[in-house]
Amino acid sequence: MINAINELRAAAIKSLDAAVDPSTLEQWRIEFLGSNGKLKEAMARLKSAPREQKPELGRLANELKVALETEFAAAKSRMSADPPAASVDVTLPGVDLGSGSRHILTRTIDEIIEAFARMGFSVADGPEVEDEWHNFTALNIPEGHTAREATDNFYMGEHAGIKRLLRTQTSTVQIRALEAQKPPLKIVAVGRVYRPDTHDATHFSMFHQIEGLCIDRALSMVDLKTALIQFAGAYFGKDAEVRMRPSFFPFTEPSAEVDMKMEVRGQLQWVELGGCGMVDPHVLQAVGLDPEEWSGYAFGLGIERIAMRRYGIADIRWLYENDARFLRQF
Ligand code: FA5
Repeated sequence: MINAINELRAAAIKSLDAAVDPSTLEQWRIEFLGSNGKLKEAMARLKSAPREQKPELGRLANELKVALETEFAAAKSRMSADPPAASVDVTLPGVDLGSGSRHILTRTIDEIIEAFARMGFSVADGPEVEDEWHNFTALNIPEGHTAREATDNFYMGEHAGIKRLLRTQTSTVQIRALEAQKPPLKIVAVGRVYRPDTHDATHFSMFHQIEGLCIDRALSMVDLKTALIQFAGAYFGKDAEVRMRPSFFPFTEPSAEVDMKMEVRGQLQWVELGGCGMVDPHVLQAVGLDPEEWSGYAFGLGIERIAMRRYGIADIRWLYENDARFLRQF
């Protein structure tokens, strides 16, 4: 009889190990713990056991009952805590995580630089936090000039007695380049500039400019206009036209606004791109060059305006909102 109980325990445990899902577990419960199950059957048989063995057999049978009920509860909770892994259909297409792309402004900058590089310009750069010498004084903007007013600039406080500010134009790189290299030179510089302008469809307080500077002997407005026409042809197509309108900048004389004729949503239009002119003799003197010997031309164009016109972007703010629905179009 004792053997029979031990055998039942071994068979029940073995069979429970094989129960891997809720339905086989339930079958196990019915087989061993059910009202007509094997445990009940064994207990019924105890009645016919010799009287003196009954207490011991009864204890063993009860122990077995408790053990099997405990094992059953443990197996059941294991199964509900650990649901079967969802089956994977390896033939289904994968989830498209989407790949990024270069921002439309970055692309525009790279294309513009490439066009100027092919024209023989090398690339220079300068810091975004500038001192007054590079942003104003050396560019012939003397102390007291309205362009230096606190309301037109982002001043950053003083460092070693020198007032610093976020540069308002890439023309600062003209000075940096002339301090670093001897002429003749022919450079372009692209970078961020900052102005406390009110944001609207065509103005932002941080934007990009491309500056061009060429210093050589006997340069004239013809060379300046030729360079701009060449760039317009390379960037906008060979039919592109360039127009100059008289203007004023402290660091060029004479000065002009540059317009380019380009296709804007299917229509040819004149678009203002920036300023230009012949480098003012005061600027050459500020960097120690003799204006009798050296001459130069310079230009500064707004990159956002170029990109907006070229790609039909109606609002400059869209370039900085990082809305994927906008960015994905380019
Ligand atoms: C200048 O910044 C001169 N440094 C350009 C220059 C360089 C003249 C070399 C002569 C020789 P201006 O302030 O006009 O010029 O700005 C040039 C261009 O920057 C503008 O034509 C426009 O395209 C762009 N721009 C100006 N302000 C903003 C703004 N708030 N948001 C976006 N683009 C702007």
